Amino acid sequence: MEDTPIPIRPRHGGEDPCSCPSGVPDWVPEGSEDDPRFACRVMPGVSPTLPETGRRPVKRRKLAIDDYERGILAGDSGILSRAITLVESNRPDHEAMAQELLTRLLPKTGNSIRVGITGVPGAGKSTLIEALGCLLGDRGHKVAVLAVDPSSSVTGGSILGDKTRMQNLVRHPNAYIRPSPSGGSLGGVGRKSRETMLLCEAAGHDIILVETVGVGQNEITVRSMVDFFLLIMIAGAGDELQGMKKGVIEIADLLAVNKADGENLRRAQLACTEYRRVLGFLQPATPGWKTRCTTCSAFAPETLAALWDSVVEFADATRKSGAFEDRRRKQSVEWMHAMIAEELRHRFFRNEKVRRLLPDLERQVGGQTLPAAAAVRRIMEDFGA
Ligand SMILES: Nc1nc2c(ncn2[C@@H]2O[C@H](COP(=O)(O)OP(=O)(O)OP(=O)(O)O)[C@@H](O)[C@H]2O)c(=O)[nH]1
Ligand SMILES: [Mg+2]
Repeated sequence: MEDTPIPIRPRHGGEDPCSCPSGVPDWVPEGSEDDPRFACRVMPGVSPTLPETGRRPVKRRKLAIDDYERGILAGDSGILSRAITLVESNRPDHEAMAQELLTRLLPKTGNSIRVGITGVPGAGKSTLIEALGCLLGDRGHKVAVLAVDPSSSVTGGSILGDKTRMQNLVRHPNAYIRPSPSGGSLGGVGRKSRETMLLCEAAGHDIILVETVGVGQNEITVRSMVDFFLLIMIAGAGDELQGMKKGVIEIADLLAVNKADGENLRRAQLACTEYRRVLGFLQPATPGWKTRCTTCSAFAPETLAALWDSVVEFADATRKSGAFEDRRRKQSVEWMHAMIAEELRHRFFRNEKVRRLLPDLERQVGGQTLPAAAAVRRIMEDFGA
């Protein structure tokens, strides 16, 4: 594009550019319609009124709480999506309604196996979930795929891309895919995903697959909301990566060395042997269940079937031993404590007295004239705690 400055005069005096019959935007100087530097055209948008009747189109009907409840219990995925949107909303009236809905639905939740799936970017999680989801859907299970991706508000979310990538699963009548919510509320993404999971269960989904990218804190969040945790590995991802994963290995119930196909098969098998050796030294993540390692490939359905057999075996064994229910109970209580802590924090930093006192205390503590502990005591007294 050349740098010649072009004087810009609005041609319609602020009129709606869509009403311009030529389809040329407002800011294109007159006589420049065919200038290649203004290769842009205004396409007419959706008319706010219906041309036939001259009336505004009907807005989506607002649902009452009974509608949500009935729709979800009937397995209506459209209403399920709207309920999830309600749960994800930060508006106080939405939050109140969402909590009422969840309270009503709670007795209908929990009848599922919740599986967390993590792994480094590119390990093949989404591809595996798509293949596994289709396999389980074909067997008559109702599968819900959720994502916990706190980075999504910045990057646009990899799972968003996944929904277009998981073409077969999206179309599967027994599957429901929900992209990652963005954070920013009390409890953040973890809370929303947790509540989304409950809604999916109430809608009859008996398998919940939660994908998370294996970076940072995500795995811990997901571990705290699922029954079974699957770590997808790839052979030869580099020593530093494997080292980083050590902490994650300890919270996994199954390691799967993925992409065990073609030329990579041998390497995957070797890596698997090595992981089994490492697992011998580690405490299992779930009492009574010995963490396993297997190889798999999204292109070899029998490996995915075998992988799922392990999940079923795990569920049977831990249900029998009581570890399954025990973990769920603990997770709920821990979750409540985490929310209390967060709510307190929220109220504390919004408190008028705290906001007034804090800058002064920061100065004093920073200037070494007041010990930090004394500052805490003082501000807590003002807060009334
Ligand atoms: N050979 C082989 N390639 C695979 C397999 N699974 C996935 N891939 C390829 O690996 C690449 C990454 O797969 P994804 O499923 O997007 O990986 P991901 O772990 O979901 O990646 P992020 O969502 O970015 O973290 C894609 O090019 C896939 O085609 C597999 O079993 N075998
Ligand atoms: Mg993915």
